[in-house]
Amino acid sequence: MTSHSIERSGPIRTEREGDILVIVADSPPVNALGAAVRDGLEAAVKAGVADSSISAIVIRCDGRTFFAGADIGEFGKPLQGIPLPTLVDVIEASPTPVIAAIHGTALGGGCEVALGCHYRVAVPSAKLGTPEVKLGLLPGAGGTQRLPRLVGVKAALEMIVLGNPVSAQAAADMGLVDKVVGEDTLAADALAFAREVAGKRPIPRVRDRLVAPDPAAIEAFRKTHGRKLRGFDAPEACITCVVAATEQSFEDGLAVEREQFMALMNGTQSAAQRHLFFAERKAAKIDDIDAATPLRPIKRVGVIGAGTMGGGIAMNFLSAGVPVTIVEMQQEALDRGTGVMRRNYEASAAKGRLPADAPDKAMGLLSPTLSLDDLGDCDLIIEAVYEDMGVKKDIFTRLDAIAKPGAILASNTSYLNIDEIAAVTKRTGDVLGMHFFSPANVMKLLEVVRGRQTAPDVLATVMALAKKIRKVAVVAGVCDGFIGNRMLMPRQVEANKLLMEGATPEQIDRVHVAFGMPMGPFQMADLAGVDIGWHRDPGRIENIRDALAAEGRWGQKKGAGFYDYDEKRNPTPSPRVAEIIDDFRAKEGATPRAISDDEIVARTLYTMVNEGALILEEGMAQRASDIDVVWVYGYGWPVYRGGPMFWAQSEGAEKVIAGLERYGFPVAKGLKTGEAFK
Ligand code: TC6
Repeated sequence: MTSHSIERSGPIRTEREGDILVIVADSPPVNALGAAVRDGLEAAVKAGVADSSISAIVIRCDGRTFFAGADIGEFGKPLQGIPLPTLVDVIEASPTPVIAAIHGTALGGGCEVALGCHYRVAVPSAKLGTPEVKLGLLPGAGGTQRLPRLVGVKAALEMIVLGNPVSAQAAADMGLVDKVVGEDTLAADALAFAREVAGKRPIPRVRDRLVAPDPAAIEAFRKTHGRKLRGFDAPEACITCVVAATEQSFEDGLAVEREQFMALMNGTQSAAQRHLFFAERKAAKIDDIDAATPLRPIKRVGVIGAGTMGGGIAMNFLSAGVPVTIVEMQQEALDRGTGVMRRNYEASAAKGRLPADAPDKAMGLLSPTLSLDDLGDCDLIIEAVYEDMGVKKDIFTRLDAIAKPGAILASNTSYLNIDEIAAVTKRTGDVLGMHFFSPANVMKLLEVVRGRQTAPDVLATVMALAKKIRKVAVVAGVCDGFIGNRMLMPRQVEANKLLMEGATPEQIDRVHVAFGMPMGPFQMADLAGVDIGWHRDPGRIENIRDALAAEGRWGQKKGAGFYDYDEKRNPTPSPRVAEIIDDFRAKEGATPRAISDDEIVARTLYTMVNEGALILEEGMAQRASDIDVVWVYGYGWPVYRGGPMFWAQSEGAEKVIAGLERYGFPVAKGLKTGEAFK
């Protein structure tokens, strides 16, 4: 089997293998379908069709993946080259059979190109999917019309509306892939497959298929997933298109798809979601550290503390196959902690989210111990004990004597000064903060706190490790509460003041939930524990929160906090809390007034943005988009609002400034100069 000729045009080359034309795209890093790739593909397919000696065409990609989608960087700019939907139509209309040969991730437009092909073969490790919904869009190159026709309504809804990719085997099972081929023999196997199907007629075109309406599948889908899609525009648009695929002709369905796609593309939600796509990737980059900085090998991780936090942190590494030594002070606490970890793994396996052998595999990598001395062979040690500077300093002093040279020493503190902690060691360059969010095995965010003396390779190593354990890491500087918790403070202060001035917990929480937050400040307090911080000085009753804690209203765990809870933890407004608030108002001589929702927004959300601007001004975050990533991944800021800084910019800086000024807040300089949005 020899190549007779190779022709190259930009990112596309063609190779003739006898009577088969192989079109190969090579556009690193992910073969996104930018204008040059689309135009090259169109020209190559048309050349293949025009050549009567060609009996089949194979499309495949070089590099790490089949087309990973449309080029997201082109969105919102004037279209150049052939539109993707037209390209897919050109491929599908080819009178010569076209075969997609898939490896890596055939996503979005990439999957749609594959759907336009007449056959699809894929290696076992390949994934296929239509994740456009995660960018606030839908598969607008015919994907919403072709996928249901090929795999049925139920499977199509799951792929299109949830945006999760499927494995090659799952794709084969649902009819999306015709053949799973050898992992390392894609090129040859695709050629052999092409020879097999070259003469077959009629050529199978997905557009010619019919799919029956399936209202039951749609209703069941809504029932299962409706809640988590609340607030997003794209999922509903996706469903509309899938329904159109079942009720209308292919052409009419395409028209529905186009209309829905354009509405999403021009809307604010997709702009926010696309912003986050790039923001997440930018967050991994450290401005002043060379990308080629050699990393320290991390073969074993130590975790100090087997409580909820320490256990969750350890699970991240175990799940990624990294052995962990976990230390507790008492055997009972150690057993309890490791027991919880095992049960978490087993619960995930029982739900089918992990393979059945995963709990044993992960827990087999865990070495529980009562002695800090056992951390001597760890390459990274993360301290996750309670927030007390004295305790942390003591641990780091001991670690300095125990840890091997070059080991990275991290604290999971959420507020405390990393420089002060580092200063007790003789290796300040090896120390930094790794602030995980609870539950640490679930939450995606990791704030990596860079101390004044943290060495560049230490920071780079931890950022790379974060990717390995599937966290989204953001670099923060040393300041009280770093990025996330620091911005939480003005929100909390204002929420409490608003209560005194006449708002209710329900009103404030309602405004936040309507905004798209998973919960408001008081619901969050009830979940986290109203008593946090109160136990240190239980005699002190300085505010409403203290008063609640003193009455045993510690939140959900006690069935009472800012709300009353039933056995199923459903909240209802509490008359007792209303009384406590009234008492406080009376004590302070505060006369309640009507508070508007706009005031709540200005005082609890604009103040966060203002704090974000200060964080940037002080160099505590590298860029505005990092702040957005922190809030979306760590605190449930609605994805479709793009994070606080993006949201403020889309609201209009003038509006935010005016709101802050109306309520007497000093406005951060960056909001006025625009620096806060860079
Ligand atoms: C669509 O197709 C719509 C169709 C309808 C049209 C009518 N475009 O994630 P990584 C960049 S919508 C442009 O770090 P990984 C990325 O920014 C699209 N750029 O790698 C990064 O650049 P940097 C549907 C893209 O191995 C670099 O590639 N498709 C695109 O961890 C490496 O990315 C998707 O939503 C793109 N489509 O993961 C898929 N994709 O180095 C989006 C990546 O300058 N992509 N880049 O920072 C992904 O999910 C992942 O990138 C991945 C690879 C799984 C392909």
